[in-house]
Amino acid sequence: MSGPVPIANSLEDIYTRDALDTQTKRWNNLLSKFESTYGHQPEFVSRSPGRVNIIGEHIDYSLYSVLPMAITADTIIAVSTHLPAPKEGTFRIQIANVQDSKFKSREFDILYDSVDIDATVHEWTNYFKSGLRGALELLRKKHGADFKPKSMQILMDGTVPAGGGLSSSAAFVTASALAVMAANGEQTVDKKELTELAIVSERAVGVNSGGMDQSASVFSERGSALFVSFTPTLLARPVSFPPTTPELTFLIAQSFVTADKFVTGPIHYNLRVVECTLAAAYLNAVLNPPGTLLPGDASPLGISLHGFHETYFALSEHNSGATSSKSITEQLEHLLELTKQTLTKEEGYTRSEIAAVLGLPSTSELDQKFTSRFPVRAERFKLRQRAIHVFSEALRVLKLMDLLETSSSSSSSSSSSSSSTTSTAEDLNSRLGALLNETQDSCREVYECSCEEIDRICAIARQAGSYGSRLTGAGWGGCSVHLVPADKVNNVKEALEREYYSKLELTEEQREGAVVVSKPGSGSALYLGG
Ligand code: NG1
Ligand code: MG
Repeated sequence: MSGPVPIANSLEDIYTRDALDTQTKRWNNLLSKFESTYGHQPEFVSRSPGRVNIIGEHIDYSLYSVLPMAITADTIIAVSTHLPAPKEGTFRIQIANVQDSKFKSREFDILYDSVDIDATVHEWTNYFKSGLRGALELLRKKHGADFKPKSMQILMDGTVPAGGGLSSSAAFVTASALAVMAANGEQTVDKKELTELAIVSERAVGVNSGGMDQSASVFSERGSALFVSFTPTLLARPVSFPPTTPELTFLIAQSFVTADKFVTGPIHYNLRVVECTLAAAYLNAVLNPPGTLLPGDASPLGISLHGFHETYFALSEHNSGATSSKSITEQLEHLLELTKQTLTKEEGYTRSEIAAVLGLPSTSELDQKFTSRFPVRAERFKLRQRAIHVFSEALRVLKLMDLLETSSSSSSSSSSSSSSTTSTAEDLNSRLGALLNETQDSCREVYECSCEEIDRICAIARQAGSYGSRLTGAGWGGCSVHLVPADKVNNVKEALEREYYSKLELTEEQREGAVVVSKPGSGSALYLGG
């Protein structure tokens, strides 16, 4: 699945047939608006989609594998480099948005080697700048320190709703980084390099994010979900859901509760990242031999629950009862038990309790190590609950993959009668759905990242025929995903309209976009025109 980002020759290479008409109009609008803004045509367009996560929530930053898929909604960026540099040692970025009343045009003159991003202000172009910064680092690595970035004129159009859990940010950052690479003569952009730079550079915008969104945005292939693993290195491979009659669909329903990580990071997202990291350090201090250091890794704070997991079993001779010959599933089950025995405090742990166990002289060392990059606000850290969620969610991802893999091998080898095929399909769908429902329970009860509105949406959808319903993305609002057989889609839509959306004040546009059935879409692409 690695290799270069594909070059699209036409929109048919990018979108599914049902989306072509709308997308053609939208792209034409982008191109003509580019011309009216800058007085000439763009040289190319870069494109990167949003994603929905099927399972594996809030475990990417602990470096456990996840299963997202790309959606049709995306960011497209038209680019021209016909702009002279403003003065020696600098380049110029002119950037505009198709939605210009909401996102104002900007112009920046930037020194070759310093892209400043002020993450304390909420500014739409920060996402472009973070992609720019990451791409320039890569370009400098390739071409040497005196590399001269090109000036760029940019017009962008994004259809992934912001703060909606569908990862508008990753779509924008990856499309931006790709655009910068291409503008500087690199039309062959390695998917893995692009993803890794986007993961790191998105952190410059103020969120300690994991790597799921950028991976899904770059690597996805039309028609397939994507299994992404982060260790020992980033790997992504397409995964198919079994063809069933009626067809299984993914329905995405907005809650219209905007969860803005930029605002609530210190009590929600960034706090969870800190809690998981502290849980890893705490478990390591208590369960591994004194002085054991967790390996530095690609997680946001450099050590992770996955790193603890591996270290613990690697030291299995010391840790009697832990044998490295256990399967990963058995290891995770073992870790769940250990967590329950070790982290007994339901009410959470104070800074001084944690500092004492980690052998740190004071809580200021603890803060320095774990909370200085992004501030968090909490008196107590719920290490027990967060670790339980992570290990159990990592297990659910494996169980779901197992169901998919055994079903595809049995459906190709059996020649069962159609009625038993139907019941097996029904059974499989219920089991897949049950795992999604368990994820939602864990997100609500244990990880505390759901909200009342999402819980209500899930209950309504299940009642109306969804096999499994849960929040998707960071949570605390945003979007939900539902596994629904095609013949129940209308039922679920109507129930949501009647029991949820009709009670909100929504614009026509919001109402239309509230529920969409999304087919797995393709990942990043460059369109060179012609
Ligand atoms: P959203 O909020 O949907 O962009 C976030 C993180 C992911 C992952 C999920 C939870 C960013 C860019 N993305 O997704 O890495 O941790 O939450 O599973 O912060
Ligand atoms: Mg995001």
